[in-house]
Amino acid sequence: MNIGIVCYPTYGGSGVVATELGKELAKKGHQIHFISYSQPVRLESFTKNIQYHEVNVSDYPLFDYPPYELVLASKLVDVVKFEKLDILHVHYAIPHASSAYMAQQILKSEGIDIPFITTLHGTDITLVGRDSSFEPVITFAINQSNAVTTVSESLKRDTYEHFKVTREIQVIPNFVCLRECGTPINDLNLKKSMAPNGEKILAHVSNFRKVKRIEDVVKVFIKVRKEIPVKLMLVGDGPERHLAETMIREAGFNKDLIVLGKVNDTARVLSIADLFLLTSESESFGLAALEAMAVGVPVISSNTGGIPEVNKHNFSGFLSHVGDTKDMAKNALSLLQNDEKLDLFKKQAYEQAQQFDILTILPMYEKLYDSVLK
Ligand code: GMT
Repeated sequence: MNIGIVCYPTYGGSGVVATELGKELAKKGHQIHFISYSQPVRLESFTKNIQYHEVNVSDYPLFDYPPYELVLASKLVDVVKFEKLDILHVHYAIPHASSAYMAQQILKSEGIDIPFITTLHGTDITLVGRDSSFEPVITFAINQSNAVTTVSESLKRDTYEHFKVTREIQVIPNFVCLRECGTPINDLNLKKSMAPNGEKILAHVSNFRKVKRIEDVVKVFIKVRKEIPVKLMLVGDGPERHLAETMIREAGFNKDLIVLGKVNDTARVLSIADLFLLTSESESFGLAALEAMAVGVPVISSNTGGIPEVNKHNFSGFLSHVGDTKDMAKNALSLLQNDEKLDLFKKQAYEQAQQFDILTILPMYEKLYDSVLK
């Protein structure tokens, strides 16, 4: 199949899922065409069967706000026509779904039929998309898509609740590479360099937006740190990272903070962690938590949105109400102070991640592509 994938190229979960999906499809012999405004971060090296088409946004002085949606639609028309695409798969509704619809209509006027699939990821529905400045367009574009998927049951419910969506939505969960990618890495030298005295390591990976409740990550760390020697490893970057640093400095634990920024090989750094913290206010899935579980790291999380579909309470980690940092710290300590229990949860976290192995999830997308093309 000749598949066009539209996504954000940045560190956000939707871009990561889209890129990893494209890479797996390419391995199976499909021809993949990524279309975005810059090279997706996980598309770092040349890969067979993959091409990347850049959307160039004009900086004409009249445009205070360059019309990305239109430039993307034009690019889609061009790529569909000249690369003879069979199908478009757009990740994150805003503005990708409406651009795909526009491209579809333009191509239709030229006698070319191209179906498009929209995958909803989270904030396009739960936060940004619900805003009245977007809602009518999002509703329309979802209803016009040839198929719609969400990454969790919770996001499917939210979509029906907040939008007048009349069409069927299929849940296809996010995934990780396990069986094909081998056993989890555990870089002991890296661990020693970060925690030289055998301290336990708590990790958090995100884009440090408000929705992640970074202050709760820090509160949990401080509560735990007051009881045992522990390090906090922060991966990624964003507006709230500074808040975390300030809070930790004020608490006097600056020496126990490891700030890594935007690293590409998250799996390697995550594998040295003992626990992963995900304290979000809202989270449709929690891909970062799944990536942690995939390298055998249990998850201490809030119980919002789709997280309970990923992190199983008292098995792969623990769930607490949003903002209940006391409970989260208690749960973290129950594992960190009991090596036997921690080891069991590490195994169980990996076991839980296996449900989301790419080898199970990929055929769901391929089946969907086939059904749309019929
Ligand atoms: O919030 C983010 O980390 C970015 C955002 C995105 O779309 O780029 O993530 C959403 O999609 C991810 C991949 O499907 C999900 O794992 C995240 O849970 C979801 N974020 C939220 O719902 C807040």
